[in-house]
Amino acid sequence: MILNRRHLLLGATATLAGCDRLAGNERFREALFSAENFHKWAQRTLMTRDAMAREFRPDQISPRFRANGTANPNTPEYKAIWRTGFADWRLRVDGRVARPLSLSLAHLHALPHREQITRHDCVEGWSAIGKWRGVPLRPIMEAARLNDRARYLVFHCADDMGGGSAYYESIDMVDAFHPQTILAYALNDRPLSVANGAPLRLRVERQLGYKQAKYLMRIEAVDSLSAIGGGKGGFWEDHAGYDWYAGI
Ligand SMILES: Nc1nc2c(c(=O)[nH]1)N[C@H]1C(S)=C(S)[C@@H](COP(=O)(O)O)O[C@H]1N2
Ligand SMILES: [Mo]
Repeated sequence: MILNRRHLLLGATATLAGCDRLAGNERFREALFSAENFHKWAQRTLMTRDAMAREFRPDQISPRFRANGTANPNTPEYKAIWRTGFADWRLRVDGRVARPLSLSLAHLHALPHREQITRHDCVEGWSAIGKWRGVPLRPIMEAARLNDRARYLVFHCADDMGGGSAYYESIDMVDAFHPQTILAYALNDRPLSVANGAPLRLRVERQLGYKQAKYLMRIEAVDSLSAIGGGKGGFWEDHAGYDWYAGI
């Protein structure tokens, strides 16, 4: 079952209804519903953002991990890097960082990696369990020396969604530093296929499929999302009104 924040808040409202007698007391009600207390309570009890996503056993891996959205960026730039087996591809890390990086695939392969078998849930109503291998995002952002003012990471992708606007996504620092947030270069023990996002994609396991940006070209640290794309933090957020935080 997919529980999102809205469901959790509905559940919370139901629970609070049971407190009616207590809430009749004016001071108690004020304290309970003050923005600050509600926020603290919600964060502690409902939005345990640092909890781990469920990991599965190897025998639970789906026989096929279908592709969705762009299955091949097919732009001249992408074709050029694909032709060299991504030897000429570089991941740029820039924006609000003290030390911008330009990382080759070979460099990423040489860094300590993490493997995780997780379930991908797409809003269109399908799921697949896959084994991802990649580099945790945290040490990369530490190497780039993230500025204190940086609040989000924007993931710029190679695919043009029409009219020259590229797919992009963004996450906050809670997800950026989560141990299961990785830049994945392999799926089910094979190099990432073009359909699944070669040469590199984001895995941010506590969120829905559209946050899992494929065809990564650049990670930009920003203090605001308003100047990026349509300003809502992601391609589908801008064009279809999808929630920016797509908690599972
Ligand atoms: N660059 C890029 N990333 C993307 C998409 C896309 O079209 N372009 N589609 C998203 C959606 S909606 C889903 S469900 C997943 C699908 O990943 P898959 O193709 O490996 O199944 O990628 C996400 N990341
Ligand atoms: Mo999706």
